[in-house]
Amino acid sequence: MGGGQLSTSRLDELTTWDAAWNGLRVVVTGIGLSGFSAADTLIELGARVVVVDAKDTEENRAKADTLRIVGAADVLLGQAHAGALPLVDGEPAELVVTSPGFSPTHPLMAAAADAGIPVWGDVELAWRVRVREGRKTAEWLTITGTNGKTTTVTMTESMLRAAGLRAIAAGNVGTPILDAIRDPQGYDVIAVELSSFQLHWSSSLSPLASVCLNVAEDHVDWHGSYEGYLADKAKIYANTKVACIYNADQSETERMVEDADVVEGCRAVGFTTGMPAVSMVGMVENLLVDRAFIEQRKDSAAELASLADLGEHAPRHTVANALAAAALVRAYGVEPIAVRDGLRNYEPGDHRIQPVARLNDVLWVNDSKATNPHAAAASLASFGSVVWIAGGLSKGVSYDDLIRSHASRLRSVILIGADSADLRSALARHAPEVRVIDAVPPHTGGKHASVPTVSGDEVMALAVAAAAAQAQPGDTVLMAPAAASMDQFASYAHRGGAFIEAVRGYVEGQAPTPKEP
Ligand code: UMA
Repeated sequence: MGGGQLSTSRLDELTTWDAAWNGLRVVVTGIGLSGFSAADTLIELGARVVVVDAKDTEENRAKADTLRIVGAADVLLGQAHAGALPLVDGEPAELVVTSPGFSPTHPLMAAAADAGIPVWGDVELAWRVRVREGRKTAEWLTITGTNGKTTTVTMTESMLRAAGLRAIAAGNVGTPILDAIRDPQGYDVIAVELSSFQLHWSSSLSPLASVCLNVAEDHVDWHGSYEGYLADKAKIYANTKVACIYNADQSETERMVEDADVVEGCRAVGFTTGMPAVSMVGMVENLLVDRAFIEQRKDSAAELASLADLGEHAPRHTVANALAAAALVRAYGVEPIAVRDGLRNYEPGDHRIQPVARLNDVLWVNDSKATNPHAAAASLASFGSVVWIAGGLSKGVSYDDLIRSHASRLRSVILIGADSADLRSALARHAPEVRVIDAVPPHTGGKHASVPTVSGDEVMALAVAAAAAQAQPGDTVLMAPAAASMDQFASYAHRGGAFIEAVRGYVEGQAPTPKEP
């Protein structure tokens, strides 16, 4: 019998920080942000922990040293350890705690499944240790969706803080949820951004309120299919206590709520950028209003904020995100005035439709956060004539709809990405007249020619130079890649930073007038 069956009942008891974690044999997969915080937490709890990561880099070795010092049983770095689950103190693990990047088909996850060893994500672990004697227990407001998660989670945080609450945005947004949970002062509320990966590896979360903002094709390779992706997104609503918030303008999310198994008494609340029906938040002229969390909702609405509170020219998707955030905090009991103040105080993060420079009537915009076609579509729709810098890791999604809908606004496309063949072929099919230029010109030295190694920063400098040569007065050069960044950059933030640097270099030092195409 594998370690799993024996340990299942023991794991069932592990629902607070003060439970019997001592001596539990755990393998933690990944030593990135979430893996490190999971391993560190488990060691603090007294578990016996072996950490595995396929990358034997200097950074990972430094993290491994830290974990060994605090008491990890072992840390195994390198590809050689990516195939089989290690023993812990000479015995099979009772639990695997995984980083979100590990897909269910990864050999280590498959090995755990074969051996009957339960797999939790770091978010599941965080949920189970959030109750701790002598500390306050935070309520969770959980947020998922294909796009807009980070904006919504940070707007939610801002509204909660405006209400005088101790609150933080954590999870996929960047602060590992276990770091928030272990904060010595504790939080009243945590706004938790959850990716489909994190939802896949979670099972017992019971948030106060939850929202799936929207769904569109993304991460198909990780989940195996779009249906698999949707099923994991739908888990956001499971066991919600007060309000399941759905996008009234996208029926898929409403269906997820209908199918969800929730806590008795939990309500379904819609958000819409149109007029709200009863049990919705929405817009009446230029006001964001609440017809869900007020007594008189049948025949009246409460004003939450005005469009002006969102800053100048807020695009429709930003208004939708603000309404979703408002619904989450209203479910917690935050007053309307704090919704307004939270929006007024809110500072949008970088890399999301971020204007970088304007020169010779050409606007340069960084939307490195557009890591899938749905996000890139929202971005393209915001501009007229566009020189589009795009490409990267496509994650198995289709580009056909995106190109079909936006071909008319493309002056030319500058391709980045190690292999942007999917995007290139969609452009050939649906925008054959649009000029497509490789940022890094393909090597022409015969089939045995060595491919030069070009850094992400160099790729972006070449892309910006190519875009400058294409752009005409009145155009926007938009870097909204519709793909993930990790083939050429460390992260979307690195990709955005490289773009900003390259644009600044061009603006400061180079030709004052864009050249003719
Ligand atoms: N690793 C392997 N084998 C694998 C996959 C990963 O060994 O098959 C190792 C890597 O070598 C690396 C570590 O695992 O050392 C990285 O783990 P990870 O990819 O799970 O990433 P973390 O550093 O733990 O960061 C994760 C989220 N990343 C992913 O889900 C890919 C971060 O979201 C999140 O901020 C962080 O946890 C804290 O919660 C980033 C992201 O790109 C922003 N998210 C995706 C998105 O938003 O689309 C889902």
